[in-house]
Amino acid sequence: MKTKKKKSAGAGTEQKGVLVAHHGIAVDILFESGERQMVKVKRRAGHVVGDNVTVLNQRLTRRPRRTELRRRNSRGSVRIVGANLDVLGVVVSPMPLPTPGYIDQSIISARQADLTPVLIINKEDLVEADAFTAKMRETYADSLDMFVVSAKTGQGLEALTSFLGQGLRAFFVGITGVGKSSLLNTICPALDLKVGEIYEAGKRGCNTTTVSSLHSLPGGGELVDTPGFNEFGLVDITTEHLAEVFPGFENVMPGSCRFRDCRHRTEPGCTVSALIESNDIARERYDAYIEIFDQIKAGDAHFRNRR
Ligand SMILES: Nc1nc2c(ncn2[C@@H]2O[C@H](COP(=O)(O)OP(=O)(O)OP(=O)(O)O)[C@@H](O)[C@H]2O)c(=O)[nH]1
Ligand SMILES: [Mg+2]
Repeated sequence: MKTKKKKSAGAGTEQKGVLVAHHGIAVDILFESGERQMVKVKRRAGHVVGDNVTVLNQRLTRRPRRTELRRRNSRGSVRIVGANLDVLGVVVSPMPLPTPGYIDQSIISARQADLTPVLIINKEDLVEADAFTAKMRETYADSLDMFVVSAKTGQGLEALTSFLGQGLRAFFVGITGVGKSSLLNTICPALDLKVGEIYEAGKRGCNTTTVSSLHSLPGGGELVDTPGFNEFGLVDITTEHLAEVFPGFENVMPGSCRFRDCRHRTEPGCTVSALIESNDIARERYDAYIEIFDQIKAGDAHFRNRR
């Protein structure tokens, strides 16, 4: 978005704004007036893109967050990835393919944080796209809204932009190379974000995008572009809560099993078992649930003390 850069907010005047990019020791603030300013911050101050702030004499104060999206990285540390978001756009492509568990864990994390997850299948122009999209539909069509798009041809983007145009703030996640920045560039041609080299199978590239940044969309709504991360580790989820947010288990009414604390494993009178029998839950979805369930159980003790 093209806005005037301002050297410093008027001395003694408190201004409200939103954090639109984080550069480590400085953050870029977009004020309600439309002006922008870089403000120095401590590296570990914990501010993230989407934070509402006030700035007075170059001092930044963070205002309370409405929502907070968190993930655990591969070293087990918890990272807040964005604040005050409405939608999590999980971007996937037929090349590179999502890493195992990535989609499920992103959806679970979004639901835990009260964000609406949507699945964005990019690169529909590739020959591999039909089979991939069919698989995605089979697995997720009953769980969340899906947009099949191509940043290259612009195909399908109108549906996505009119969805976001309701005034939603969305955050794009997806492994590196799926086309998050390319999508933003096609939606907002003025942005000209850096995009990666043509993806070649088997060659895991480095991140092209290195800083998360928030952009207003021409048709309304806002979108955060992020550096790709290959894992979306769950944070603070219990085995009790998993079934309530797991994609594919939307038909399981909470409290409908015979035992109130049913974990949907081998308990008698389990609604999930009955829904598998009647083909209302796919066996493949159940296996994915068990895998995450076991990871949470195994990880509980390990991660609890490492926040
Ligand atoms: N064929 C095709 N290629 C695409 C499409 N969208 C993106 N690409 C290509 O995919 C590669 C990666 O695109 P980026 O937009 O940099 O991907 P990213 O998800 O932002 O990657 P990181 O910033 O590293 O996380 C580039 O070579 C793009 O030209 C698409 O719809 N179709
Ligand atoms: Mg990028």
